[in-house]
Amino acid sequence: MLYPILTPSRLLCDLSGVWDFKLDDGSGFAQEWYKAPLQDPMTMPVPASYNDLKEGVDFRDHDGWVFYQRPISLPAFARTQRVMLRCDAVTHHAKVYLNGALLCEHRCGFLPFEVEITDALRDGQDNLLTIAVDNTIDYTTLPVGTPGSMLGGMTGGMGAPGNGKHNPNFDFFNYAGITRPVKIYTTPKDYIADITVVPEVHGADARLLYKVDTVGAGDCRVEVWERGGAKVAEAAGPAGALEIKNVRLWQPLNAYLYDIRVHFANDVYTLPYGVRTVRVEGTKFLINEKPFYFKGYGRHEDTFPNGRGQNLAMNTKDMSLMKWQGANSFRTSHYPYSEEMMRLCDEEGFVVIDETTAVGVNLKFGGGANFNGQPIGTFDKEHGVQTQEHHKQVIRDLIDRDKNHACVVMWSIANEPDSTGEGAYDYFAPLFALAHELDPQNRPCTLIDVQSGAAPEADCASQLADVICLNRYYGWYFGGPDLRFSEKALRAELDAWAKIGKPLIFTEFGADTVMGLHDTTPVMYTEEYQLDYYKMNVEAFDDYDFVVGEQVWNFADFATSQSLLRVQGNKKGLFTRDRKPKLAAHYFRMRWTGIPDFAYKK
Ligand code: GCB
Repeated sequence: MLYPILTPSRLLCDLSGVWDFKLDDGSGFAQEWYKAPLQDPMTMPVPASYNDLKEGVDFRDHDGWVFYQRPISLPAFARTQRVMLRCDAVTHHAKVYLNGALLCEHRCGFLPFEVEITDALRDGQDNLLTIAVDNTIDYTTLPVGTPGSMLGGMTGGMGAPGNGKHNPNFDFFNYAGITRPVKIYTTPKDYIADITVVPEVHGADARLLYKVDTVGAGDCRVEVWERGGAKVAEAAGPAGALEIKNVRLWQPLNAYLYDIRVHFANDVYTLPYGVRTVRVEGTKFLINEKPFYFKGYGRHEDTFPNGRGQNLAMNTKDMSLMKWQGANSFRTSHYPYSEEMMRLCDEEGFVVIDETTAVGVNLKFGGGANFNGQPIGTFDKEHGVQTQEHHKQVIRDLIDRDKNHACVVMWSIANEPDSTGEGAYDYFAPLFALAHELDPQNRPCTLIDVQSGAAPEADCASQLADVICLNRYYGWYFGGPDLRFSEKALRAELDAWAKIGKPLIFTEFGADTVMGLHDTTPVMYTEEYQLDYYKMNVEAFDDYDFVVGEQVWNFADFATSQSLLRVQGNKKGLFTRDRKPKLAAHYFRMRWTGIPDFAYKK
């Protein structure tokens, strides 16, 4: 799916602004709120999560539907073209109405969808656009939630189940709303529907294999331009090869992007494109054929008061802070990030592990889910999660959106699923196969492994993942505060994974730390403990050649559901939520600026 841009053939209008808004009181659909202007609406900015923007726990924790509304109109000349309405992200389930009629419905709160509105728009008057949004999470959705009537889930045992609400089976606040922009764009009637480009590098030169999906009649021409410079390659036809002599590669932290300009009939579209290769060989992760070392973070799209709402300024600030520390990569934990962020990573040379929305596919959390007192297996056909088909759709849509990004070097199929549970292999094998088949670049795929204590051989990640990615909390959830004991256990586990013969990245390790808590004896939650915790962990990583990366959990403190372990949110950030560094942020700055991006462990 192409990111909407202004081109010589396409118009683009961003519908960001203040919309009318109302929480559903249970009568929204029965009374057809989408057919007329909302009665007594509140104001609500788009894009943003709504939760933190008005006061009161009932508002913040609203469970179910809300309605957003605004008038739209277009000048008649725009309607001589094909007019599309595009929602970049509506969390989690959207119904879109124009003038009271349902245009489309979409599930998945972190990926774009679009619908043609050329014929649905009325000329010469305002059109009423309504987007109803549902934040419900349950055993059929990704992320997974626990129905309020059920026991189990992340907050199981803490009093939440049974409250009639849907509770997250994951550790971040269930922010909701229209979290990324809504846009109208136009294309000619004969148009470019999609572009796919696959890089091959041969010595000093590159060959780009391209395919242009088109609708209608016309000739297709593709050109490669240097930024602000010369045309370096061209080809004709909807598929073929573009030959670039003396190619300038896209390198981590040293990005170079070409502009690929596609012409079809009267349509024109420009795709920024970085040429680089990625593959796994033995226990190495090769970018441009050189062994790469991942330094960086698991993150969240989480700021105050936007919630998960797009925050372009913070994206730029975060990138600057990560570069200041010598980081080169992050994972889009635990959902696809905005296209603006992905484009920024292409521009800035930041390496990304791109994750689906599959978090919480694990009914062992919080002591385990149960049904009438009987333990439930995560993949139990009757009572377990019912997410596999939706999971496939999310993988399709993610790869469709992000397939051309140079920054994306690996797909993460899920975060901390029950990969040792009965049925895990049968659940995940088709998903890995699908991702490999769909990705035109056939990037490595992984799943992010939960600390379960099981042997690597008993974990389907050891068979399915091209790179082993571990979330490990030795010295925190496991063994804290005894760091010496924890270190032994960490090393024992690494010895076991060494036998699998694949590269390994620590995609999470961390300790909650309240900014400003200090002590001469490093006790848990102090900045000193966080520092000691990290030193112990990375010293162990350094002793194992097959460990090819360290991504700290988390870049910044972030909002979560309330529980006994969360002090106004998760405090594992190296930065506070307003991006002030804790002691450990300075430590990692020293460490990472001393570790080369390539060939750290030869
Ligand atoms: C994890 C999860 C992450 C949590 C983190 C924690 O393993 O992947 O979502 O926030 O642990 O801090 O407990």
